Formats: sequence, structure tokens, C-alpha cells
Amino acid sequence: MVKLKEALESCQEEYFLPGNSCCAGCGLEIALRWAIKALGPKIALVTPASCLNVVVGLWPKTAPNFPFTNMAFAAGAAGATGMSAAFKAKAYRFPGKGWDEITAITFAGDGGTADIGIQGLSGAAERNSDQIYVCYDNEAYMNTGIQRSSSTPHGAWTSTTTKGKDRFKKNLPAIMAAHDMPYVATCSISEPLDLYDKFKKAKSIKGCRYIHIMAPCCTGWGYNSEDTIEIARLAVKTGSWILYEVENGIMKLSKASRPLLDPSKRTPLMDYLSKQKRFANISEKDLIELQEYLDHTWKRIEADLSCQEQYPK
Ligand SMILES: Cc1ncc(C[n+]2csc(CCOP(=O)(O)OP(=O)(O)O)c2C)c(N)n1
Ligand SMILES: [Mg+2]
Repeated sequence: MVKLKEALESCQEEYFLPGNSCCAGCGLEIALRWAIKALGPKIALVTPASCLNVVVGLWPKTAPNFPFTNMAFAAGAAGATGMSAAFKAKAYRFPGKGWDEITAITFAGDGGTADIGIQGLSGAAERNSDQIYVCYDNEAYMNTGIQRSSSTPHGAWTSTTTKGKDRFKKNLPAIMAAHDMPYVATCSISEPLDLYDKFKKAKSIKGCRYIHIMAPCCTGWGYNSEDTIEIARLAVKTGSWILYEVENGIMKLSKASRPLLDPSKRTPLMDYLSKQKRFANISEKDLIELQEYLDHTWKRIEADLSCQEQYPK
């Protein structure tokens, strides 16, 4: 993994500027800032309707100092597919002008990815469209008033699940990995160097790449804005958010999550939940179900890893 000093030295440049209209302690802002530090300025960003869409789009507080396009809610992956094709056509027509160095990247919320954008995303993945698709996951439709998404966890309060969500979080990275795409990774803003490395790697690969970042939202989850990183860290330490990569079908747990294959190494789930108002009224039944779901998810990962060993590609 890259060292902090090295990462900071190689990315002094800021591409996502301060003074924007993010809430204080916004997880999305940290995710995008580090991702673009790794990718560098030769990118074209596509942002479907979301908090990010508002942050990048409101003059005079436009935050990015690189090209970006606001896109319809469902059309993130389709927009980046078109952009990537246009860059290739330009590179063919005007060789040596650097058009082939530009990466098309979508940065979309969990609603824009797991719900309304999944059709275009699945199509792009199946065609192996040359782009990086990023989902920043704040586990609800935050921009429009904290409505539940398919990425909201079981038992969580949202303005449309006032008694706690009955369904479980959709496992979108697993769905994307099932497309057999060149690169799938999960990240957390509490592990910036891991995130940095994964974006660097994604940049070096051609084809459709998918990165899913856990990006807590103090407004929607109900915690103090200065605790964003701690909350993200607890998501990882409790095993609620698992960090891994799937490269050409081969899964590898990342450093922070690897020890958690041993259940005794996981921080108790309550340490994470009790810090967030969205779980303040979680029922005992939901709590038990959430814990069982988490244990089951880890058992499945363990089984997948051992299957990989038994039947190498
Ligand atoms: C077709 C369509 N339906 C609904 C909306 C309204 N809308 C804008 S942003 C948004 C929520 C986006 O949620 P998510 O993708 O999770 O991003 P977040 O706001 O959480 O950052 C919704 C419902 C829209 N712009 N277009
Ligand atoms: Mg969201």
C-alpha cells in the first residue's frame, strides 16, 4: 500500500475545492477529493442527480476544477459510455493530442446506482464500456430528504421507513462482480490510502471498472459532523462494510477487513449502531436479524474465498 507521505507528496494539488455547499462533515466530499487526487485532472466527471450534483452545480460555489457534466438521475453509466466513446473518436481523428488520456468517470449516489441507475450500469458493465463507475454510498436518498434506497441497511430509520427498514441492504458490489468485469473494489473514507491505491489501480486498467465507497452522511444518519471518519471506521471494524477487490473474477480481502474473517476480531455491532440516531429505535428483532445477516455475509465471503482456492480460474 502507498505510504501516507508518498500519497500526500504526489497529490498536493486540490481538484475539489473548499467553500462548496457540502454539509460540514460530508462523507461524499472526502470520497471525491481522495479519488480525484489518485486519478489526476485528466478526467471527465459525470454526476447524476444527487447531493454531488448539487455541490458541483451551484454557481458561484462550483467545487471541481476539472470538467464535469450533470446527468439525468438514471443515466450516469450511459452518459460516461457516450463520453468515453467521444474521446476515442477524437483520439482517432486527432492523434497525439491527448484525447486518449482522458478517463470518463461517473460518481453517483446509492439511489442513482443501486436503484434507478442499475439498468444503464449493468449494460455498461456487460459491454465492458471503458469507464470508471463510482457509487458513493450514504445509504439513502439524502438530497431529497432521506428517503430509503435499496442500499439502506435493515432496521435503519429514513423518512420513508419510520419504523426501520424491513428489507436488507442490496449487495451491489457483488452484483457488479457477477458481471465478470475487469475490476470491482469497495472502499471507505476511513481508509484513504486504501482508497487511493484502488483508484490508482483502476486507472491503470482498461474496460468497465466499478468502485463502491462507504460515505457516511451526518445529516441523514444523525451523528455529529466531526464524527464522520469515526463512523466510517466503525462500519469497517464491525464488519458491516467489507473492504475487498475483485480483479478479473479473483476476490481479495483488503488489509483492514482481512483479520475480520475471525468473528472475535470484529468490534461489536452496537458500537457502530449506537452512535447513529437512525438506529435509535431499532427493535430487538431487527437488531438480531441485522447481526445474523452480518454473520451470514461473512460466512459467504469465507466460502467464496475457499471455493476460489479449490477451483482457481
Ligand atoms: C427521474 C428522477 N426522479 C427523481 C429525481 C429527484 N432526485 C434528485 S436527487 C435524488 C436522490 C438521489 O439519491 P442518491 O443517488 O442516493 O444520492 P444522494 O442524494 O444520497 O447523494 C432524487 C430522488 C430526479 N432528479 N430524477
Ligand atoms: Mg444516497
